[in-house]
Amino acid sequence: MSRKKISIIGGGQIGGVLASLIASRQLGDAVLFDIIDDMPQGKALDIAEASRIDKFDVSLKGANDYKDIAGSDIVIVTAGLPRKPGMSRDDLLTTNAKIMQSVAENVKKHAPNSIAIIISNPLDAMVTLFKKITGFPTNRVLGQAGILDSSRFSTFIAWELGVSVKDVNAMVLGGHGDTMVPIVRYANVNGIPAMELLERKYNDKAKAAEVMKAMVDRTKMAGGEIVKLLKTGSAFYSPASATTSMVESIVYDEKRVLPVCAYLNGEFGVKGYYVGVPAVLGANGVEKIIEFALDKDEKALLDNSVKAVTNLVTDMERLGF
Ligand code: A3D
Repeated sequence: MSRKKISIIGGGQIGGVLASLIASRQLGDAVLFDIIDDMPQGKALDIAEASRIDKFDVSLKGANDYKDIAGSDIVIVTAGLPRKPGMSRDDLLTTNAKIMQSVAENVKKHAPNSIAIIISNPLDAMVTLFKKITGFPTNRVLGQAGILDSSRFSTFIAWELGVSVKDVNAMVLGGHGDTMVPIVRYANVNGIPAMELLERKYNDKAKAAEVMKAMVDRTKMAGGEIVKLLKTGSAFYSPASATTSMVESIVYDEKRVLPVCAYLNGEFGVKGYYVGVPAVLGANGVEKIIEFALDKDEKALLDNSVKAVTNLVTDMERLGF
């Protein structure tokens, strides 16, 4: 199997960590592109010089010219401003839509057969815009958000229950904003419902529900919690890890079921929008959306989140994108 070519557009905080993870896991040859002169070259060289130590053997290249992404199998877009304290993801809309416009035009021109994973915020709108400009089929345009949001939820559950996070499964659906929907009913520890474990821990149903609600709320605001601490930007290690797991599933055709921002064509009652749902990721990108029954409350929360996504997309269209 020849090595895949993976290009990362935006060599900032997330882009740099992503390049390092992709190289150290030998997922493919990586190109790190940025508009800042020399910076991506510097990061690529720095990562390459760790190859003897971490024992990886792939090529790394920094680039300021889109010609260098030609022939990419996978393109990951992290280009765009991150949040500062007090900002919502949606506050980034105008600035990042302009950036996404130029990125999408260039990816369409130089890497027309690639599978594109978008990370830039506001995520759901940026994926929509990228798809609109490139005209790529929907299986080849997706966004990263749900894996990170689900990992945050799982982490809080593991800490609360004092168990290994490796055994916690929890899923977050919907848009990548404050309306996202952590699905409590299916959160579990090796198959055992997390709610049951909480009720046993506190021997009090009301207290268990209160603790779960606090974890759900923390998950929804987890990005902002980090922005507040970092002060100059947003989370970057965990978004890079989340994206790496998507790349891995595509490169190795693993067909993992991962929550991703995918185009819906009637699934979950949504048509024509990008929303976070579980999907099978394989060599062809999004190979299948995994639909399952939501109860009345979950459905109402998802509908509310979808509404936030459709409002955001409408705002973007009003701005002329
Ligand atoms: P940052 O470290 O600022 O990196 C962004 C990079 O994009 C910078 O190096 C810029 O030079 C570069 N850039 C700007 N304009 C262009 C352009 N036209 N073409 C190519 N590159 C350009 O930010 P970051 O890496 O921390 O975050 C990147 C994006 O990801 C932001 O929009 C964040 O809001 C978003 N983000 C998403 C998640 C999700 O889970 C979806 C999580 C965290 C951050």
